[in-house]
Amino acid sequence: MRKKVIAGNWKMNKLASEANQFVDEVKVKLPQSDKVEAIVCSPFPYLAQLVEKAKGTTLAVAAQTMHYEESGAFTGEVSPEMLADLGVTYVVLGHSERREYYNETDETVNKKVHAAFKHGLTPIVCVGETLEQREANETMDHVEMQVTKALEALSEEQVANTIIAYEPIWAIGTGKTATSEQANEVCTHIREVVAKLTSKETASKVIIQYGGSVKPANVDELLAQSDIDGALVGGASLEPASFLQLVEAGA
Ligand code: G2H
Repeated sequence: MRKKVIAGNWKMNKLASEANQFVDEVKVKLPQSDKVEAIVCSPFPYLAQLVEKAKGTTLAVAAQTMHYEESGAFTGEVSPEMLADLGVTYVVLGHSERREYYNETDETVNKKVHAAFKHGLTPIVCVGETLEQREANETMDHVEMQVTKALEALSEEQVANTIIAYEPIWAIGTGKTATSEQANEVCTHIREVVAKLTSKETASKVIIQYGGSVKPANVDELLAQSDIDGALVGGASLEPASFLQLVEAGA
């Protein structure tokens, strides 16, 4: 049985005091269940303090991006080793906002996935189609291409430990959610693609999240689908009460 993984992607939100308050409140109220894992994806400046605060609890801390190089002349960038050294355990890679505004490509996502594993970080790899691609019936091919590139040259064990987040771009922050059937259809396809690249057994271990306007009102239906193992949540993860409801839905 795969566990559910609920990751709150704060994006560029919260001040340090608000981030601290959030974790202080949430960490003592998290359901004590091994069926669900809760992650907060924080802006870089708060990662160290949040890792400290979350120590000894079941809350994990993720970064929202990173560079693939170990070190060097990359002004403004953060390396995988820096994240691992702080005690960060997950990193979101290839979010559509990074692809759209910061030139993230399938090639750089693949380099980053390799770099993440090299430093013991679990990658959460985002894939998903635009509205134009959906309307042109290109969703399955596009997602297959993104998944295939992202996982290129990984070992089977690494693939099994990769989290894939399916986020249709047209459903991000727009209030439009894919129906749970639409979301599951693509997540099932992603699992088939992973099976083709590796094996059925490995594919059956991969956590596949859905993301795009997930909220307490729709999370149960999404998590009830056969191939949706969690959620990557933006807006509805910013308030402790709402984040806790989402985690409880997975417990
Ligand atoms: C998709 C999601 C979080 P939201 O980007 O990754 O954001 O839940 O606000 O649509």
